[in-house]
Parts: sequence; structure tokens; C-alpha cells
Amino acid sequence: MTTSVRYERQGQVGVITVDNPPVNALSQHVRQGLLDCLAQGLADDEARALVMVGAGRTFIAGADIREFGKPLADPDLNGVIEAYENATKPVVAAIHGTALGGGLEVALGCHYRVAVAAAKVGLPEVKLGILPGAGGTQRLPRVAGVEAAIDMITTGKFVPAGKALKLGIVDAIVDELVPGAVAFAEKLLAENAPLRRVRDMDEKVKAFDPARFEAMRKAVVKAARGQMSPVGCFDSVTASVTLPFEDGLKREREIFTGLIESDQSKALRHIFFAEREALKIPDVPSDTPTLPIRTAAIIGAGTMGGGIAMCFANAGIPVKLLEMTREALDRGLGIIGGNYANTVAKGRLTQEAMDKRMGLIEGVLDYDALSEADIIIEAVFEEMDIKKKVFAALDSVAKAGAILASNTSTLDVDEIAASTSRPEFVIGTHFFSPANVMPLLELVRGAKTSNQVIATSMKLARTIAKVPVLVGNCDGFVGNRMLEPYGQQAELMLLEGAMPAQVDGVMQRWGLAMGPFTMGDMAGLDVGWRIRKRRAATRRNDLFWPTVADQICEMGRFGQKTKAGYYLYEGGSRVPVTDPKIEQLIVEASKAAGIERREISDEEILKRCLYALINEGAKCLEEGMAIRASDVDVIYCFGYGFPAWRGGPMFQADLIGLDKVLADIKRFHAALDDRWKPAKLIETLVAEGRSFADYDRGR
Ligand code: 3H9
Repeated sequence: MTTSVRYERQGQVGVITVDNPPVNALSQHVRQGLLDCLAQGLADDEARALVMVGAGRTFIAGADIREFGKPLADPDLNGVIEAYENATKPVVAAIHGTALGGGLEVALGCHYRVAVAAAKVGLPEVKLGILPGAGGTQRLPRVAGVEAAIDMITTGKFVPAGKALKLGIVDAIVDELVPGAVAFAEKLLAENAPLRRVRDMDEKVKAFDPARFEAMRKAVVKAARGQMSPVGCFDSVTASVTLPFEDGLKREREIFTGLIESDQSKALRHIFFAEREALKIPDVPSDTPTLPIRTAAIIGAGTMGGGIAMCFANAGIPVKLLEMTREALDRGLGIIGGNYANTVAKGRLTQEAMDKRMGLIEGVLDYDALSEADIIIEAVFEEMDIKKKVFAALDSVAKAGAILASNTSTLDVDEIAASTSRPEFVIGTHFFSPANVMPLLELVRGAKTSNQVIATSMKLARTIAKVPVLVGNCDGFVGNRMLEPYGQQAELMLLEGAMPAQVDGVMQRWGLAMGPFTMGDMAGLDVGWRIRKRRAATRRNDLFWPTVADQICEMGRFGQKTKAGYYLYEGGSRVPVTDPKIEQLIVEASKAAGIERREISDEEILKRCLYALINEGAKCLEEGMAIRASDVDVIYCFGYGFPAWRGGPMFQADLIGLDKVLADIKRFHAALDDRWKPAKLIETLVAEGRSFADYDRGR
């Protein structure tokens, strides 16, 4: 008998408790324990019904992901679920926290389900590159209906208990978990309720017209953009309609087996653990005391400042938004109101919630109004002198113990901190645009930033629903620093023979949310232009520097916001349209630089863009600017539209083989220029026969 599942009796109801911290994952010993406790409950003559519950903060959060990739030890989860489904006494799953993946599948194997109001259920396997492989794709449509099941299973979204009740996934909401579930079980006994097996409930799947699948599948394929698991999930759910239950389970197993072996699933599992690993800072112990953050303030009500203010309001933290003029403030608050109103119009927020959030954002015009804030984030123009003035002003008004943060995307955090008398309270908080949407938050550690400020900022990032990664203080930090050589390769390839649409097309088809030129147009080409001007004095003059981007900026074309950049954006549309004028400009720029244009293959485009990221990522690692290779992957997947199912640039390097990547980098170095000097870390790892994953493990 394992200790991670225990059995006890309360009156005529036997209670089976899964106790496998932190999230009651279905590790081998839990699966065995579930079988043992079921046998005990069935053999217990005093028990007429059974309740299954999770100890601690949650019900079962799914299969144990750490067991994936190894041969699965018996008992198999499907067998456990079947045993519960065939139990001769009614079994009630009592859900609190989250019932996810295999956890919900176990609950669907029980005869009835109750949940507390705050609970959530979901089948998020799709996000791990797999499908619910323990009957979820066959049982969920039988309780929730095919359409709702497809939506939940292909997106992985969590459904709150109230909605789960409406959908028929749970049978009742209870106030108190165990007493509520026991009372529910007693009621079942009193009513002589049947042993209701989900596999037999085929009313909803029979009512569904399979002719609808074709159009629905097309929509899933389109939204998946190259990711296999949403399509596999969809196909498996269709089997619940087109095949008998047992055959549907077999179909589910076949698709599951194909998906779990795929590189996509390995990549997504890598990112799942990488995101959590990034929270661990080796020299900042997890028990470092944190500062309370009850109120916040933002300086600058522009696009970034407004978005950051929304993050705090969304998390229920009152935030003051400072601007220099009433006009700028009203404009900023108007944009925030408009953003919320759009979300309300789409049905994703209630008017009441919007009013509450707007009520938490207070516009102010005077620095003195910031004196009580626990954290103040500066989001003003990206110019060192301006930032320094702002921080000097902050130093004189902020209360002792307040965190002073800069949303700079490239500038030296130490230089900014030096304009205050308290550099230990200064940190970089690099949000990504739009700040209320993009999950990444690069936290930039200055030379004097205290552990307490780092620990508080990491915790705060989670509170405001961000994915934080701690990085070092260098020009561009990690994400934008890597973007620099990536962008340079893209631009150099324009001069050598490619066109923006070709480069963007290759990267987008490979899975990126957008290619480098579309991204530049979206972010604003003037941003990079300003940075290039700042760096011009210090850049290497033995290298050739392309000027296409500068020429486009000189024409006043800054991208989407001016309706023209590398592309045209007609009638306010965000869809890039090729502009022959820019193609002409590129051809002439090649001529002016004395470069003979040639055919550039898609393979070369992909390699030069991807390997430029990998090489610079490795340099960030060897300089200690990134803590782990997996942190770099988190940065790219959560901040730069790198597809999570590709696992990030460093994961890709391992997948391709670091030796092969190095060979290509060396080839580029010989054929192109010194930008391709291989990172020492890559050379060392290849010489030692190690990967980036080995490097992370060996830290
Ligand atoms: C599945 O079920 C397949 C089946 O269909 C069929 C198979 C045949 N396994 O996120 P947190 C760890 S696939 C192992 O920080 P939170 C996590 O790494 C699974 N470990 O907490 C972390 O470890 P550490 C489908 C897991 O409160 C610690 O627990 N289920 C698992 O913010 C705390 O996690 C999912 O995809 C796991 N399943 O969020 C659910 N889950 O402290 C995945 C977590 O060492 N999990 N850990 O870094 C989640 O979404 C969140 O963890 C959850 C809690 C919402 C549960």
C-alpha cells in the first residue's frame, strides 16, 4: 500500500484521498494506490459509496509529466479509470483547485462529480503536445457535448466550476469539499441512484451531426499553425461520434502514441518545465523575505505605461498613472478604457469588471502623488538623460522601501540606478508590447539590486500574470540583444538577394508569429533606428552595416503606425502588403553596396536567422546574462512569438545537434563575416560532446 493514496471511512462512505504534493500528479505509486484503495473500499462492508478527493491545494492535476519519455510503468491509467468506472459501489469525485488532464479523466471515470465553486477543470494536454490519453477525448464529449469538448480539448482552456455544472461535467457545486461530497454520496444512496458510467452516456454524441466535422477541422488546422496536437485532439474527439466507445479509446491511444513521441511534444514539455525553472534564482533563496506590494505607480501613460497599468488593475492592485499634461493623461486613460471596452464587446469581460478595473487606475499629474506607492515603474521615452531625470525625481518623492523600476528595453540599469541614492531598490522591468497581453517580463538585475527586490519582483510578476525571467544588465539584455544579430542577418539577406516577404514567409511558415520585417513594422521602425544611432559610435567599423532600414525611416515610414514601413498597410489594415517601391529601394541598395544579388534559399534564410539567435544566446549564457539556456527559450517563446512547440532557439540547437549548428556557424563565419564568430560556449560544449540541456543540468 502506498502512502500517497489513503482510505478511511466516514459513516457509510469510504473516502479515498490522493496525497502526492505539490499537485497530486498521477505518478506510478498514485495509480497503484488508487487501485489498492478502490479494492479496500469495495471490500469494506461498512462502505456503501466512495468519494475520491485530493489532499492539499488541489484535486489531481494530471499525469506525472516527469514520467513522460520513459517507458510507462504499470498500472496504466486507463486500467485504473476502468476499475473505478466498473466499481460496484457509486464513486463520487470531489474536486477543488484544479482537475486537469489525467485528473479530470479520473474524475470522468467516477460515477458522479461534485466541485467547490472556486474549482476549475480542463484537459490541457494539447499544450504539452499530446491529447488526453486516458479516455478524455471519448468521455468529455459524452458529458459536455461534442462542440464544448472540442473547444476545451483543442485549446486546453480551463473551465470554472459554474460553467462545468452547466455543461454537465460536474453534477453539483458543494460548499465544503469532503462533507459536501459525502452528503452527495449519501443522497445518491438514499435515492438508490444508478452506477452511472460516462461510457454509456451516448445521447450527446449521437445527437451530433458528423457532417459538421469537415468545416470544424479546417478551423482547427488553421488556428494550429503547424502545431500537431490540436489536430490530433480534434481527430480523436471525432471518434467519440463515429466509433463505438472501445474503438474510440483505441483510436485515441493510436494518436496519443504518435504525439507523445514527437519533437513538438518534447519541445512543449521542455517549455512547461523551463517556465517554472526560470522562477528559481540560484543566489536568491526561495525563502528570501519579500516586500508587500499593495499599490503601484507608473510614469508615462503611453502605449507601454498604459498597458503596464492595466496589468496591475487586472490583478486588483490600485495603480497611479502619472503624465506631465492633462491632455496626455486623458489620451492615455482613453486608450485604456477603449482596450477594456473592446474586451467587454468580445464578451471576455463584464462591464462590472471593467468598471472595477478602471476604478483602480487613477490618473495623476504630480510626482508627489507617487509618494506612497510600493513600486514605481518608469515607462517614459527610451533616452538615458530623460530616464535619469525621472529617477532623480523619483528618489526625492518615493517612500523608503519602494521599488523603483525602469521599463527600459536596452539601456544600462546601473547608470539609471546611479541617479538615485538607493540603487539596491532599482531594477529593470522590461515588459513587451502590448504589455497587457504579452506574458514575458524580463527582470533586469543591476549590480546593486538587492535580493529582496529581486524576490519581490519575481513574485509580483506572477501576481500580475507575467512569466518572469531574471537577466543581466547588458545592452538589450537578453531578448533584444539576441534580436539584433537576427535582424542584421535578415537585413543583410535583403541586400544579398532576398525580399522582405520571402524572409518573413520562411520564418512564419516555420512557426514564428511573424517574420522580422513584419515584426519591425509592428513595433515601430523608429525604435530600432534610434538604437542604431546610439550604437553607431561604438559599432565595429570592420563590418559592413546595411542601411535599408535607415533609408526606410528617413522616408518617414515607421511601420504600421505610419501605414508604411517595409510593407504598406492600406486603409488602416494590419495586413502587410508588398510595396514595389521598397523592393526597388532594396535592389538599388544592393547595387550601391556592390553586392551581386543571388537566389537565397529558404533553408539559408531559416539557418541564418535561427543560428544568429542561438549564437548570441550562447554568448549571453557565457557572460552570465542569462542563467540557463532554458531561460533563453522562455524569453523567446513568451516574448517574441517563437512557437512553444519548437521549444525556443536553444532547444532547437540541441534538437538539430549542437555540432551541426556549430559547423554551419563556422561555414557562415568563413563565407560571410565576423558577426558569425562562434560563441566560445558552443565550441566548448561541442568539444565535450554536451548539449545546452547538459549545460543547464550541470550548473
Ligand atoms: C496528462 O494528464 C496525460 C493524460 O491525459 C493521459 C496519460 C496517459 N506532473 O505550476 P506550478 C509541478 S498530461 C509533474 O508552479 P501552480 C511543477 O513542475 C498532464 N509535475 O503550480 C512545479 O514543480 P517545481 C496534464 C507537475 O499552482 C510544481 O508542480 N496536466 C505537474 O502555479 C508546482 O507547479 C497539466 O498539463 C504534472 N502534471 O499551478 C497540468 N503539474 O515546484 C500541468 C505541475 O519543482 N500543471 N507540476 O517547479 C499546471 O497547469 C499547473 O502546475 C497547476 C498548478 C495549474 C496544476
